[in-house]
Amino acid sequence: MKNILILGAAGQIGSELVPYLRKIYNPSSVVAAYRSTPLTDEIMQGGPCEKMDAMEAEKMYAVVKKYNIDTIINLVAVLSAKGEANPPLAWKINMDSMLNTLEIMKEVKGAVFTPSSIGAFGPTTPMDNTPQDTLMRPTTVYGISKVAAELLGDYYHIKFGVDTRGLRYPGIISNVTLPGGGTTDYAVEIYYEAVKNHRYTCNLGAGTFLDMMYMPDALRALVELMEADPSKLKHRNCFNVSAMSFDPEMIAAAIRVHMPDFKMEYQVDPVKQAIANSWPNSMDHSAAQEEWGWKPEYDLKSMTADMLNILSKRLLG
Ligand code: AKB
Repeated sequence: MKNILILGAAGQIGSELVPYLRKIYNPSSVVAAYRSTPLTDEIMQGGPCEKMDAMEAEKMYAVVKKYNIDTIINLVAVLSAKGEANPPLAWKINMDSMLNTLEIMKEVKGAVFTPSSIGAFGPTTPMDNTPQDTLMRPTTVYGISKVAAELLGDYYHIKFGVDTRGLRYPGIISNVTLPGGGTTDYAVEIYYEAVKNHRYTCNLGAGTFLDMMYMPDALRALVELMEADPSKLKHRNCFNVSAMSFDPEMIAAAIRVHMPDFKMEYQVDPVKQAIANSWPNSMDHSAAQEEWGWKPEYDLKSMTADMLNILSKRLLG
């Protein structure tokens, strides 16, 4: 990666990925694109930014030409729970941004990173130690768009030589920008509420196991995959990656180690619960280990200590 365009730079991943990449690469070669949500001051002041809509191919092409972009990281997505409220809109945003990105990078012979997700799996997928290559019949419009994006990525690579790569991210836990509209959002919100109120009302039930990952691992995984030797990659667009698997009781217990009075109640959201029930409990990520050396650094214990420390300083002063 040399000249990088990040679509969706104001979102949960984008707001941390842009500064991360600007530390590794030339800051003036990392372009942050956003549509309506404003970027942080750090991003606005740290390098080039463009206000644009990933649905508008001509504008995107002009930005790619302006900065001589060789890599697009497409983070534009309507997430799983929000997508169920308006499936046609979710499909349009998720697929148009992907197709525009692929078409443009076909023209300039560049590279594309697109996150896939545990949401690409469905209720007929093996739930434990979910294999890299397995049955995928998701039951959300988000998941269907992720499977389609994985396949489109493979297609543009085979047919047109676009250097497409991607990860099936689990729920990502972070402390800069809150996620929005996802099923795994509870695992972020719980830390904010713990710090502010010492209690949390969880919208997924006890015993709901899902894969998760702390943001520093998610960012490093992206760069490691994009810099990996292409001759070693057999999968390219859809590596299972995980760092931990837990249910709400386990994250609450990890918080109680630091905050013994932390209380958790449940008020299950039936839409989110049905989605979570259709996703794996834990994925096998051995293909990522073998093909480009994936290894997570954070587990539930170390992530919890870091999250509580950072949020306490920020929210309580
Ligand atoms: C969601 O919950 O929709 C996302 C995801 C796991 O892809 N965080």
